[in-house]
Amino acid sequence: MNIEIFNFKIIGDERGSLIALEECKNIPFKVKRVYYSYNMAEKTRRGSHAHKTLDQILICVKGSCAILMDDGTEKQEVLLDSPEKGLLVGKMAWHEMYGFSQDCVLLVLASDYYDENDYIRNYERFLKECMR
Ligand code: T46
Repeated sequence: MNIEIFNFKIIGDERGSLIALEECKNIPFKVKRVYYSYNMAEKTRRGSHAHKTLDQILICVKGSCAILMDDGTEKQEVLLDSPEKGLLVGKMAWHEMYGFSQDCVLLVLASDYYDENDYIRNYERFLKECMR
C-alpha cells in the first residue's frame, strides 16, 4: 500500500533543533486545524476510523506510537518515533493509533475544520465505501 512519510528538514545549531512546517510547501495541503493528543495510557487505542475528505499529517513530536494504516485491501504498521517524521493519513485511510509511550505527544495538522460527518467510524461501512 502507498504510505507517505515525510522526513522534515531539521534546522539545527548548538542551541538545539527546529523544524518548520509550511502549508503547501512541506505540508501538502492548506492547514485549517491543528490538534494534539497526549496523556494516553499505553494500552489505549485511538482512531479506528477513516475520513471521507480530510487529509492529515501525524507527527509524534515527543515519544512514540504505532499507527495501523488500512486502505481496505492491505494493512501496514508505521512507527512514529521522531519529531522529524510525518505520516500522511489521507482521505479514506482507516487508521488506528496504539502503543503509546508515556511521554507521547501526537500532533496533527488537518486540511479542514472538525466535522463529525466526515468520519466513517464503522469498519464494515468503510470496506463497502472502498469497493464503490
Ligand atoms: C484522527 C486522529 C488521528 C473535537 O471536538 N474537535 C477536534 O478537532 C477533534 C480532533 C476531536 N474533537 C472531539 C470529538 C470527540 O468527541 O474530541 C473527541 C475525541 O475525538 P476522537 O475520538 O475522534 O479522537 P481520536 O484520537 O480517536 O482521533 C483523532 C481525530 O478525531 C481524528 O480525526 O484522524 O485523531
